[in-house]
Amino acid sequence: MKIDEMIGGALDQVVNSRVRDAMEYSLMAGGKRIRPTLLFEVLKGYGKDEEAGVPFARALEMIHTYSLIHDDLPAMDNDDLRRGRPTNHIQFDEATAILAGDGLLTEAFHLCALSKEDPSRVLKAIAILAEMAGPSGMIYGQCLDIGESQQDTFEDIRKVHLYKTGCLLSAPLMIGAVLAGKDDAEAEAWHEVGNLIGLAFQIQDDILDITATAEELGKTNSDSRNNKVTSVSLLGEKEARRLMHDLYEESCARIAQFGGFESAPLITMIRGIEARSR
Ligand code: GRG
Repeated sequence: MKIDEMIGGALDQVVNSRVRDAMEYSLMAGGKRIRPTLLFEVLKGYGKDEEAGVPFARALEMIHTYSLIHDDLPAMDNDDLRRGRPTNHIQFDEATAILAGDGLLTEAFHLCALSKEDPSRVLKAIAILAEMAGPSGMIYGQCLDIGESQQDTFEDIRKVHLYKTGCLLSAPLMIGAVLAGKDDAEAEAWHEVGNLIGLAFQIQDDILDITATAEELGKTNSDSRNNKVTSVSLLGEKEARRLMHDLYEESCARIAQFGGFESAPLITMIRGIEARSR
């Protein structure tokens, strides 16, 4: 499946407006599409057609994109570059960017509710998506990050990363298992895999923030610019790299243990994420 074409279809039913244009502007700006790809790899690993995951794959990328649009707003990180383009509020305006984020979030759940898959599986998958993206998941992580709690130790920022980054990386793994008919215990085991990948991914982001340029990243290196406490500032680059590698390795080891699951393609994908340069 051509993933960008598939994501592009997400807005087909949305009426034309400036807000729709703003939604499309950020959604189609060329992210790495990691979350939808994770969902498809889990479905395929269980022998299920990736078509079954299309509404959720779109929804994951839409929710991820909304979180980036809102995170870039002046009230949050106040960034002007994202995915190699001016951020949404710079290209449009602040009010439109807020509505574009709201529109992506709402339309994501609309698409999931229209899924033709088994209704009990769909309902469970929607509940997981809402929990992982919502105020006990990613939004909780953002809440901690904008200063609700003190962040002095690695344990403090580990918690932020688990919620802010880990939850939306766990969601596709858990949703893939649920759409493939797996039980709650198996979905929870995938949640733990997502936590490992999420922590590794965020440590890698912290490393890239100091080792890559804004042009290479397609976004502003705002953490180092804002003198934020990160895994690199707390652990040092060498230790951060070691921990990142161990976490990715542990996630692959856990994935290899799922029964009835063809793990090699997903493990290859995770090794590709570890090798990313942006
Ligand atoms: C505003 C509700 C709300 C949440 C914001 C996702 C987020 C929470 C903030 C964005 C900033 C950030 C560093 C988030 C951590 C997750 C992360 C590393 C996002 C970037 O994901 P990639 O690398 O981005 O998959 P692309 O652009 O490739 O899709």
